[in-house]
Amino acid sequence: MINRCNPNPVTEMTVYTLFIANKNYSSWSLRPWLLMAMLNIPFEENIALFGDDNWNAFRRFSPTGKVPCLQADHVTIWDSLAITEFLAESYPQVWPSNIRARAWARSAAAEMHSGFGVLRKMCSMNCSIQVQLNEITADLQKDITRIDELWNEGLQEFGGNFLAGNEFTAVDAFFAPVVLRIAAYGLKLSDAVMAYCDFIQQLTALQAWINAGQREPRHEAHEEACLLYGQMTHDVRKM
Ligand SMILES: N[C@@H](CCC(=O)N[C@@H](CS)C(=O)NCC(=O)O)C(=O)O
Repeated sequence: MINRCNPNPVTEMTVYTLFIANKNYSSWSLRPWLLMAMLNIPFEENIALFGDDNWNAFRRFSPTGKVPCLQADHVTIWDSLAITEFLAESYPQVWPSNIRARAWARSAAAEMHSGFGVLRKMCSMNCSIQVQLNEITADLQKDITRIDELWNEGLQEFGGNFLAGNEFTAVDAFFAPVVLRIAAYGLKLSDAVMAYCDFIQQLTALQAWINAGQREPRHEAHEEACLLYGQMTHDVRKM
């Protein structure tokens, strides 16, 4: 039997501050933000908008000059995967309780963390626009095929609405930016995967993230990155 008691809980009084960048673009920020929001882990968000010199701006709170970065009392944790594992020490529900589901979820989240480079490059996250890609290249298709295979595996094997069962866990948070990329770039995957995407997009917390992102000022470099491989067909922003 697994002992899921926590010998070193962060105290009830712990104040978490999560440093993130623009909700419209920052896929790495979305992961811990959505995880904490969905698991009702109280935190203060601190948004540092992308600018001309992110390194110097973000270095004020993050040793890597990148977001996300979490401050918990006097501890600083950078990198979305490290933040996730740090939170899991105090909140075991970050990962599935079932050992097989947990192993799968950890593997899939790690695969996302270190992979899917072509998808990330060709379909840069943007909560506000729709893009018609010029071409689904062979390398992009490999990433899409693997996502389809992986998500179907989780949905079938663990039989829930979420990737690793009936509860939202870190693996859903890690793939939430991919859900938004699929929507923005009109990617077509299998029916079960498209249904999962619809379900995740309806989560109140993700809706709140998207709505906030759509009200942020644009950042030119990110806007350009979204249109390197296709044409914009729709933009919901008024400004
Ligand atoms: N592996 C890191 C990646 C962090 C990362 O690349 N963050 C981007 C924002 S989405 C960033 O801060 N970029 C700064 C820049 O582009 O100057 C993580 O998981 O947190």
